[in-house]
Amino acid sequence: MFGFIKRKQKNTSETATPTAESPVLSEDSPADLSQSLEKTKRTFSDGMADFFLGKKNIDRELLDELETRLLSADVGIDATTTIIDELQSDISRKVINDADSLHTKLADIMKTILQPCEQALKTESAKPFVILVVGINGAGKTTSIGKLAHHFVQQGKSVMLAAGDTFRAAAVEQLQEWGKRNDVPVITQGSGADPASVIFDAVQSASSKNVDIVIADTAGRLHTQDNLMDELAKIKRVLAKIDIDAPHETLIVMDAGFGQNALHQAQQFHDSIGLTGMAVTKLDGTAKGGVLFSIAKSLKLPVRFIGIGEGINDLRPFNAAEFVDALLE
Ligand SMILES: Nc1nc2c(ncn2[C@@H]2O[C@H](COP(=O)(O)OP(=O)(O)OP(=O)(O)O)[C@@H](O)[C@H]2O)c(=O)[nH]1
Ligand SMILES: [Mg+2]
Repeated sequence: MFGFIKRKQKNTSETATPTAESPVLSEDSPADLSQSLEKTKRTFSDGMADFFLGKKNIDRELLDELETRLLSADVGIDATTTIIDELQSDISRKVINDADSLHTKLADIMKTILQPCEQALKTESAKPFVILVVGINGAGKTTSIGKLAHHFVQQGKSVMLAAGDTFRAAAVEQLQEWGKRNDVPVITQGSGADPASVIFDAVQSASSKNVDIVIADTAGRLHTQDNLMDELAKIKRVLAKIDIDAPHETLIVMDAGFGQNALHQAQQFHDSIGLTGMAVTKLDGTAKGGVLFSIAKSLKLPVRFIGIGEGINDLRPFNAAEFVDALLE
């Protein structure tokens, strides 16, 4: 947020011209976190530097401006109030007296808010470890499953996918495509099949083949569609017959672009079927990346992964410090 004040002062012009040392990135190169968060960063920072440079002191007017920007980036009232109150208190005590100390303290507060959500997904507790992926239509479930499979394969784990979105034929094909890209098997019974039956079969098959991780896709649904929410509850019941602890992770995929609305949806999913983690996608396409702070304040669910692009490498384990540093860079 304030980092670009320094950039502005450095008087350097960085160009993206490819050279031998930094070749053009291939399609599958991981996206740069800081660049991916550009839209959210702009909400924070556009015009802030000029505002800042015109000031001799850190004053209430500056905090008000910061408050507005935090709210615009969907940081939410609770987290914004925490941030502003703590900064105000440090300013009053003269602990913060210039741009650098403000920047450092801001980063500290933001990291402290997000830290509880940083809980890596550990898959060693069961074999197969079953991940049930849920969420509203178009949130990025199937794509995230493809990226997740890649993530686990890279760690040397064996993965099987279950085509539990039997609602439309294209969904099965989309998952099969990701299966091919990752060279992992996809269990399907085609469209129209009972999702619980597909996922049950996949877990049994994974058990017999000693596969480490099963990732199950499901059709997008709204929390208001009771019959579809019941379907998820049924999947969980059926899986518990194989392993009382399965699914070991019920992961909601949430589109960051929905901001505060997505929070409400996730809460309803949680109340209805019980979630254990979240993957927050499309942070690269939105100015509402601050929603992670709202998640930390209200939902308090582990944010296992963040999605920052459409490529296979563009899902990464959530790291609070890395996220805040990229945001404030
Ligand atoms: N830019 C960007 N696009 C993403 C990201 N994650 C997913 N997408 C895109 O979002 C669109 C929808 O993704 P899907 O994976 O099909 O979403 P879904 O939740 O499975 O959708 P339904 O099965 O229809 O409910 C696709 O075009 C993806 O490429 C991300 O992190 N960044
Ligand atoms: Mg899908």
